[in-house]
Amino acid sequence: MKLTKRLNKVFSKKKAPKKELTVEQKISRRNFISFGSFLALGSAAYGGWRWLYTSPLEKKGITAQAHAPLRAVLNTNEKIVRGLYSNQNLVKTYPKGMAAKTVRHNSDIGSAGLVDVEAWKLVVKKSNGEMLSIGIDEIMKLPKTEIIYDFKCVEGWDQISHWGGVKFSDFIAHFKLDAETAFEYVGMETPDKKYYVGVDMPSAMHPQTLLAYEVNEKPLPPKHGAPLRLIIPVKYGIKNLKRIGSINFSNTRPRDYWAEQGYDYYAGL
Ligand SMILES: Nc1nc2c(c(=O)[nH]1)N[C@H]1C(S)=C(S)[C@@H](COP(=O)(O)O)O[C@H]1N2
Ligand SMILES: [Mo]
Repeated sequence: MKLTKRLNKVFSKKKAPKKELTVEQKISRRNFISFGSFLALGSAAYGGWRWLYTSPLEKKGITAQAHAPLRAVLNTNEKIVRGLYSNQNLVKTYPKGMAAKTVRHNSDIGSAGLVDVEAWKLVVKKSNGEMLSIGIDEIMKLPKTEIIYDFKCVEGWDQISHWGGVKFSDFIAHFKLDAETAFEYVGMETPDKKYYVGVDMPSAMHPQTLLAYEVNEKPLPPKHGAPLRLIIPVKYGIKNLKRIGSINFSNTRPRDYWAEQGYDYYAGL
């Protein structure tokens, strides 16, 4: 054969047309591929689960127990939450016009009924055993701070509300309680001790935490905790104790009404 002829033959050689797959073949091929990925993903997941399951149990505190990798995630979450509300991070605030004119009212355990504001005293238990007994006038003489923020209740409602009072950190400085801030927790109770909360020190000392005596620029009515309540924007409503009777400091968790009912002790937002 002549070269040209041979080349011609090579180049003109038609490929046999690729046989079209039938619809059924296409489906089964796709199924095969997805079944393959299912197997691959499935075994990776199983491997991951085995890894978790066989990892050692880690303890944190007395209650929380989780496999190490999960505990690591929980610890990271707590660090992120704590980090978010560390002293440089502020809860979002709103203009006055956005504050609710009618402020929602919730439960009144330990703060029901009227209170004799003149007779009322805030009792501060110092670590050296000393007790301070402070009247509302003394507290109202301290620099006033106001905050308008979204108050959130664990029951699922929230409302932008406007509070005024003294920053907890200003109160600490004024009454020379700096040494007490070395403790891990602040405990607060109503005068009758029926409602009580424990708060970690960083949240108590957060610049937006107030001992509040006003709502919408007027003295707190009894239903909102007259004469003094805690406003702690980094926490859910449950920690915002109304009608504070006493404050104490400790390195062990102070008793906490809702934590005793199974709610998260930290109750951070
Ligand atoms: N003394 C006392 N403080 C309390 C409570 C309570 O029952 N008693 N309830 C808490 C809860 S669950 C919420 S949501 C807020 C509600 O505050 P408010 O009634 O001013 O809206 O108060 C908190 N502080
Ligand atoms: Mo609440």
